[in-house]
Amino acid sequence: MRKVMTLATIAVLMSVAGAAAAAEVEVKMLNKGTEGLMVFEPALVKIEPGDIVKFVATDKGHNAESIKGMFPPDAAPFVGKNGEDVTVTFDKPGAYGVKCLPHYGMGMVALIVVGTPRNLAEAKAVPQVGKAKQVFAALFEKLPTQAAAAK
Ligand SMILES: [Cu+2]
Repeated sequence: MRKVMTLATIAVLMSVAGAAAAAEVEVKMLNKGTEGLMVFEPALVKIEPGDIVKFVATDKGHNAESIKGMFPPDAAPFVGKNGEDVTVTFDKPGAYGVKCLPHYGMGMVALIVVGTPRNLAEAKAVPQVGKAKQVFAALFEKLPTQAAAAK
C-alpha cells in the first residue's frame, strides 16, 4: 500500500514538473541584426507544443503577426501591436509564418516550428512579398525534411 501511494505521489509530482517545463523563447524585433536590416532574431525557432514565444520590441516600429495560410488550421491567428512586445503560446503542432507588417516586403519574417509540423507543404506554398520570398526559402531550407524526421 505504501509503495502504491509513493508511486502515485511521484506521478503527480512529475506531471506538475511537466506543466512547469514549458519553454519561453525570446525573438527580438530589430532594425539591424546579424542577418541584415529589419529582422526577427532568431528568425527560426523550434519549440514543442505549449511553449511560448515572446516577440520583443527591442527596436520600435515593428510588430509580429501571423501570416494568412501559414499556420495549422486548428490554430488561431495573432496580431501584435506596433512597437510592443507580444507573447504567443503555441499549443498546436505546425509551421507558423510570422511577419512584421511594415517590413514584410523587406523580408522581416520568422518561422516558428512547433513539434512535428503537419502543414509544411501548405505553409511553403503561400505566395510571399518581396524579399520575404528568399528569407522564407532559406528558413525552410534549414528544416529537416519530413521524410528524414519520420525515420
Ligand atoms: Cu519591422
